[in-house]
Amino acid sequence: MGCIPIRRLAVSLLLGAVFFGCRGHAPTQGGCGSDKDCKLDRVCEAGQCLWPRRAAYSVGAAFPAAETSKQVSPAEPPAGPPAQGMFRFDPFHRGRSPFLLPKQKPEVVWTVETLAPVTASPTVSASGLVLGASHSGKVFAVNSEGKPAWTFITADLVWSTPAIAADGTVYVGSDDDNLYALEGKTGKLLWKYRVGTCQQTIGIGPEATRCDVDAGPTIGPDGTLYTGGDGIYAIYANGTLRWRFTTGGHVSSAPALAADGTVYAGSQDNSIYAISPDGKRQWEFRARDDVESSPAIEEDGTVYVGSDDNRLYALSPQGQMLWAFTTGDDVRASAAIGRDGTVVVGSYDGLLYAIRRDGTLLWAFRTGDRIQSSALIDASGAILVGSQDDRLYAIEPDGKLRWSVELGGDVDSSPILAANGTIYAGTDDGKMYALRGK
Ligand SMILES: [Ca+2]
Ligand SMILES: [Ca+2]
Ligand SMILES: [Ca+2]
Repeated sequence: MGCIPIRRLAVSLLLGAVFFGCRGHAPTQGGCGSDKDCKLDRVCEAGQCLWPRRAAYSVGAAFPAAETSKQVSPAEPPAGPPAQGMFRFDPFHRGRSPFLLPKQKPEVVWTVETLAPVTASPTVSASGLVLGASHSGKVFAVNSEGKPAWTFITADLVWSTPAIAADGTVYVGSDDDNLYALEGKTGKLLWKYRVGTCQQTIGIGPEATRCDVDAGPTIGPDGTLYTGGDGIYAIYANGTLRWRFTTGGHVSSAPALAADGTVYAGSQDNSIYAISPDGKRQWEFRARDDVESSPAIEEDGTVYVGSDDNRLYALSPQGQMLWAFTTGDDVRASAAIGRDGTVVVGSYDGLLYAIRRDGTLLWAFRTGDRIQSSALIDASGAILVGSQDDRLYAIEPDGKLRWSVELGGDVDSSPILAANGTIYAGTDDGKMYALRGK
């Protein structure tokens, strides 16, 4: 694949992401002369092994609407959610930022104190508001200088990353078992949807946590929200249920959405599920332990997902295992997928791994403690990731350290990067940090 297919490109533009262009995807990796050179059911297209394309997304206006965005001039931002408005930045969860990380070690320019761990990842709205959430139950918006805009309090811990829709509405889940829709400018409650029918909604214990809304949510191109609880949920933007998919365990991580509308999600029942746009099971892949990592989907449809069985799996869109890469401990972070196809993921063994498309190790970078944070890949291929050694690391594309900054606690949230190079990250010391550097 020399270039991203135009349909995908249109989708990228619709989502407000940058033009990824024709860089990356070296023809040597997965290169082919004919279909026979490709593993499994893949076909050879322009020298690259690709999964056969399935029918375009057929529910609602969704992806077909993206075709119209081809007429939008690149100078005018297309209507769509902000570029980093949800966990892993878009429904594919590739973790790619269109911006550049600072070359030099950044300084902390402000913090927001929430008095409880911040494991939710920050997001940035189209108007520049920075959103965060914490185990205090608080969801908050501050401006780019850290001045409070609004606060909304839920009844229990918030792990969920606030997601921002094209119209500015903010969606966030809580351990009080509700998915909330808040007005983006004011934080005013628009609606809430209770996920599941758990007898006990707050506190600790199996019944209290089974219906927690920790996952994402992920916003589809048609505005549908995908989240988890005691199963996998698709909820319309007006707060009514589109479908619910039953799993054998709690779903704690954000579902990912492929270009054809397939929903991928992991569960604490050890499985990864592929679900069609109408909520029907396509397939189920069994790992050997809980799946708490949120799936990431490459341009060719390959799904990368980690498990507490210490492995990162590469699965085909048909649910076949392409490879499994074994680390020394749980893989709870979500994989980031570089523009050249390199997969970057951290493990509880403290290492950040860069893995080639074929499942072989490119390099590993050692941090001082477990990695829960999902890595960001900047426009040049440099990587940003947090560790439970309380540091935030910037790593060069070749695996060498660029800089690291010590913060006040475990950095389990997934840091994000604003257009001006400001980094936002949450930590277990109760703070959200803004860092700036040159
Ligand atoms: Ca709960
Ligand atoms: Ca394990
Ligand atoms: Ca620590």
